[in-house]
Amino acid sequence: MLYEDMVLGRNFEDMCAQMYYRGKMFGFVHLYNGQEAVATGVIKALDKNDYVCSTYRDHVHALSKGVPSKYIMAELFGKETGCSKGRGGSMHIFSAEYNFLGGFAFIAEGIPVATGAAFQSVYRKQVLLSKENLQVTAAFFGDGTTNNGQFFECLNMAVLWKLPILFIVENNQWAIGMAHHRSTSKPEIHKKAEAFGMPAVEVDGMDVLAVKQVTEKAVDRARSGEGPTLIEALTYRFRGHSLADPDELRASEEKEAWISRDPIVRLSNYIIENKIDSQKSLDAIQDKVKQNVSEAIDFALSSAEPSVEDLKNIYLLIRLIN
Ligand SMILES: Cc1ncc(C[n+]2csc(CCOP(=O)(O)OP(=O)(O)O)c2C)c(N)n1
Ligand SMILES: [Mg+2]
Repeated sequence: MLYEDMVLGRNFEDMCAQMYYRGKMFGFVHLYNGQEAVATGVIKALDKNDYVCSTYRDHVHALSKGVPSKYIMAELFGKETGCSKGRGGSMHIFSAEYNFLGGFAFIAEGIPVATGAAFQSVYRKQVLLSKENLQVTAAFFGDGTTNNGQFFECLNMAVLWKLPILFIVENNQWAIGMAHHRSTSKPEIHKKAEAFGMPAVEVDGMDVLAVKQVTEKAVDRARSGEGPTLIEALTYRFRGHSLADPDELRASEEKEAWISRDPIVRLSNYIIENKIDSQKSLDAIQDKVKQNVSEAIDFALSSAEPSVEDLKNIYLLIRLIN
């Protein structure tokens, strides 16, 4: 299941790159290649009723949360059948049905939203006396984002109110073309949690099993009302910041060193070496995923554009707001 989820993330993103360069997708598109072990390891440790909040690099988080690939692909094509009705695009994947809170273009914008989701879960239980388990919220964001004020404000509130939230920092070492160690006072982000009295852990973000293990512990803590945990996953993006980025700032030696630690290859080696499953089964998973992504493309291509009437309403709304 973990292998399939990571392969789906990788294949989906590779297909997005193809479609973008063929002119089927517009606007900024940020791909997740290389970071799959983080989405899979964290989200597959959550329950269906738990929440996930993402950034503009959001397709794979949504896939791992269970949003069907065809609704995400249709969204990227701007079609009416997309999960945000084609109005959001790549940076605004949203699904109420799957408790997927978005997709945010501004960095750190999702962190307070995730904190709010965690707060409502506590409120339901303590004030509305719900018998349901506390829902856990996982908030994903990047290393660059941790230099933003909303990060610190939300850590403070989450500890103060013992909110059931996981702050997942995907430290891919870069914020567009700014190296992490050049832009932050203390590069070990997990140590910043200490100032708020929050438990924090650093984990190898190229190892899905390690990510899942630390997440399970954090989920138990959150679900039992003990409060938040910060997880810093050390990872790397294999492509440029967005598909519009020629990716000329990062040294090729650095890229190659990280690509040699590909989380999907690592898991498949682990599965084979430990005789958990055969190469044939892994190949069958690859075929199944290719079929899934190809059906998502057919669905997106054959779906209708949003109606002009609806687009007029959006235009009027924008005029009223302005
Ligand atoms: C509030 C705000 N300021 C600046 C930007 C421009 N911006 C887009 S991505 C980015 C870098 C974010 O890097 P990081 O948090 O490490 O995430 P990554 O892209 O590496 O996943 C910046 C500064 C923005 N989107 N929002
Ligand atoms: Mg980054």
